[in-house]
Amino acid sequence: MNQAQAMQRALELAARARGWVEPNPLVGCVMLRDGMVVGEGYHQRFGEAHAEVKALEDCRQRGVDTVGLTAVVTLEPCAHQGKTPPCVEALIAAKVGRVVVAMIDPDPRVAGRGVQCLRDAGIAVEVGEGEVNARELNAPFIKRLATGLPYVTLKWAQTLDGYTATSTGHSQWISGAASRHRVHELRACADVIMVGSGTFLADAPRLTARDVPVRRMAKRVIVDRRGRVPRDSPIFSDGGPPASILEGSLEASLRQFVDEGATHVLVEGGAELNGALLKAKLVDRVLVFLAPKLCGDPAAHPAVVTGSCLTMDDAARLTLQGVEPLQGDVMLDYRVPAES
Ligand code: AOF
Ligand code: ZN
Repeated sequence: MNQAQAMQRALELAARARGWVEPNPLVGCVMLRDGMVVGEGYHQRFGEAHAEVKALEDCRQRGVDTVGLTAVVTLEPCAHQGKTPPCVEALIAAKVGRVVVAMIDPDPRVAGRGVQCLRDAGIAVEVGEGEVNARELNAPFIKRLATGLPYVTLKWAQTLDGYTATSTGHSQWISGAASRHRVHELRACADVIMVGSGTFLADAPRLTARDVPVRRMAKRVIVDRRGRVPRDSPIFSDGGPPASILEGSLEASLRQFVDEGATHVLVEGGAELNGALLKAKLVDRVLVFLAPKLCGDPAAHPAVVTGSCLTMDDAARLTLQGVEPLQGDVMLDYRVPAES
């Protein structure tokens, strides 16, 4: 296995912990000797061992001498004493020969010092292998540190002709069971699940992750700036995770969520909330569950309302990142480009 393949493997390992380490980054590490993997590890749970320490442990368990190994890591090894000791110390003590890092850690406690410590100890360090993928993997962590805002995902299910509910507001169900299970997985990774008042009143969603493993239940937020949601709705006393109403500024509230430790905000409609967040450039990712159905009624409800769009030049553009078939449905995974 070459260095690039090892980094790919380290990224895959790191991604397994999505939902379990935030607000920390996802980090994976692969130990190589002569192109062979001799140890692997990843940061599995918030507060627990970092990826490099896990990979070194794995080497020792396999009876592998760590002297002279190449450590391939998705993020610069930390140089600070956090909840666990600095990874650079573990790598130096293990006498690894070379460290390959995908990207510098934007955490101000690290920010290049990890690489410097390793170099000062005589270890060769290469930065940039697989950097594009590593940045995509940790886009929420990077965004939070750079802007103080959470990573915002809009999610909706629509018919092939673009509708999310019929003219009467009926929407259960557009997508199939596999798609709905996928939504519960997404909810399980979210810190905050947000919905607009119209969708809340029409669907009475419980906004909880069900039938999936969950580290912590996301808090539930209903955006209701027109005071339409009854303050005694069952969601406020159903014994589930905290539920609250948001009446003020969307951006200020998103910042507040970050201050409270949030990384991921999942928005489950409707069209007006989607439009408001898109217009305010607060959205990072859009997930569309496309069902093989045609509604055909122009009075049905669209997925997004932003205002007039007279020519296609006025249409907001997204970038396709991935496509996931879900039985008869398809999940389309888009990113919102920074300049759009
Ligand atoms: C690494 N390897 O596997 C991870 C790193 O909360 P703590 O004490 O675990 O520290 C979290 C910070 O450490 C986080 O902000 C990031 O800078 C770094 N995460 N570093 O070398 C890892 N998870
Ligand atoms: Zn570390």
